[in-house]
Amino acid sequence: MSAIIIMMYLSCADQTLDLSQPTIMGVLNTTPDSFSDGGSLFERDRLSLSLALQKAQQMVLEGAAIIDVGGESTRPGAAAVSQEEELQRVVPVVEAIRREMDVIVSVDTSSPAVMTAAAAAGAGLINDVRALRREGALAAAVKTGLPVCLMHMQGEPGSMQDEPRYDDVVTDVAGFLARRLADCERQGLPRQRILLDPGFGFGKTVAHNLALLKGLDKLAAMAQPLLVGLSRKSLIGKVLGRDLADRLPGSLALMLMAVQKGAHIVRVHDVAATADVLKLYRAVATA
Ligand code: 7PJ
Repeated sequence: MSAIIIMMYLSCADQTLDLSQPTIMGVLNTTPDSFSDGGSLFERDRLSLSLALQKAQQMVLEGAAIIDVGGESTRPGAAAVSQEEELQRVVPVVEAIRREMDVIVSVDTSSPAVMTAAAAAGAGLINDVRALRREGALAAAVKTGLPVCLMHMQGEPGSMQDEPRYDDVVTDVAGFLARRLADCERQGLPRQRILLDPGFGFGKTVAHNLALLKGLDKLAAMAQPLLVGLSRKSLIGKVLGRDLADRLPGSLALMLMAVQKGAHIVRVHDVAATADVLKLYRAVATA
């Protein structure tokens, strides 16, 4: 269990997120082409709101405290999405989830317009893989009043896996996040509204990802809530030689290691299995 928890509760607009225990963020992809479950919410080439709601409801029942709604695929080489298309995919889903169930909705976006519209539709958290570096994103995020997850990524999705380089991956990622944290704070985003994420798989080789997980406690020591996404990622495929469909045991193992090194929120595709592991983790932690 991490000894460093500065904020036990995170204020997400009209909802509160309890971070005193490891928390599950379930992934809801509204993209036709995401790397692990792209297209699963589509019917006859159209995003189905009822399939999206069903999937969200299932994840809530299984134990997700947050549903992360994304409309841009960031897998290497994915097609860019227009702002209009991203708005059309994401906003109705955010609105429908908030109308139908009591869960915090986060919006996985780098687009200022999507941040603004999603917040108006009831989103409680912004999750930006580009750490608010897109023009206008920081100002838009500040205006929403919502907390933001700042993620580390080296390069851009299209080319980030070409030749990632670090002097020392843990120090470099920690340094980037510390600078971003300070910049955002200077520009009006209070520290109490900032979560950090090392960005597993975003501009990192297998060796980088493994070293980053091994040194994750150094990021936890930055005393901001720490979010990690390891679920089904290609490092599992590469270390174990497993296709996407066979990465659950690997995902659970890495997830638990991250929690033991201080992660507060785990972003996952397989909520029920993750909830079982965390239940056992808590049973032992409180024995
Ligand atoms: C992450 C994410 C992650 C955060 C994706 C995938 C690729 N957001 N969005 N952290 N990954 N904060 O689901 O494998 O690791 S998209």
